[in-house]
Amino acid sequence: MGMTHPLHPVPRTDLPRPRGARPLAGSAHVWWDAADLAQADALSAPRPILPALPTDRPLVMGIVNVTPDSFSDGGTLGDVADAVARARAMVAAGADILDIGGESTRPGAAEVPVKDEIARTAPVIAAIRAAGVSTPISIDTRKAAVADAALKAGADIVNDVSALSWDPALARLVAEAGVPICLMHAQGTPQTMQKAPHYGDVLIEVYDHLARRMDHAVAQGIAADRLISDVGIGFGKTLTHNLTLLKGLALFHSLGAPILLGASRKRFIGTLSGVDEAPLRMPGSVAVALWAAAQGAQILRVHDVAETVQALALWRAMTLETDE
Ligand code: 9MG
Repeated sequence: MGMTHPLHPVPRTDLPRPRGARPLAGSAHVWWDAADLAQADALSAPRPILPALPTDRPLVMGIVNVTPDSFSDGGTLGDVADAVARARAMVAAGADILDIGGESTRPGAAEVPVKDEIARTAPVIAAIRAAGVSTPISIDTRKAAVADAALKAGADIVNDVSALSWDPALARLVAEAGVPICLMHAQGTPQTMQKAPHYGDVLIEVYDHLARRMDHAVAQGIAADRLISDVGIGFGKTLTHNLTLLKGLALFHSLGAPILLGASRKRFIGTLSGVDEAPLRMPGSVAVALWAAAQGAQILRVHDVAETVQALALWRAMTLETDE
């Protein structure tokens, strides 16, 4: 996957647009100068994810963690009701996708046994569907059995932070289900990733890694147009690595897949803003979401849905070309 000579488009949102400006990956808001006409069509065409989801604006993916708190191991009736209420609030606030996860991927987090992860996630997905919510759902898991239970309960997308490197059975499941899958870059696992992340050129190494994982997915029978790419902010990256990836994010359009970005409340936002408590990192998270939108990213994975949706509504109004 990926273009033989990746083209790094310079994303632009300024108006008016010059004649010949092309939409970046179908966006109504972000355009680019098509310097290389051979690659221009591939870089400009929309990248549909699911028929229900628009392709001409950034989508907001709301994070619904169903990891246990200090009182419960997750999966109780109260936990399910609480997760459904959080999901419904996110949909009311404008979430396009709900990302349900039962295993923390924070640095140092321990692995969760498959049966516990299924017990935390599948009942929540089933309950969201039973409540009449039709918003597309992604299951955040590295494991085939968890993804299988989630898809049977009503999920539509798989979000795999290991990019199909954790569970060899996941690729076949996704291929047979024909669902989209997000392949995220990580150096190491959540247990090890922040020990001493190291790269020669982080932009090129992450790009090459994602291109290889996409080739692997296709070799396992997953259709190329079912793939979503993700640079994996915070997964085996220092502050400088994260910033380099954010500055160069538009390069990843050359992989030929929609870009998902998850930066919400992550440590680098606290480091740069001097704010320690994760929920107080909301304004910085919104700033990064707007930056990613201006790079043409298609999916923004966030905790603060209402705030991000409001910021994007203003950004869209100011970047949409109108006739007047
Ligand atoms: C589960 N999870 C936590 N952070 C993430 C990120 O940045 N991207 C994706 N795809 N999933 C994430």
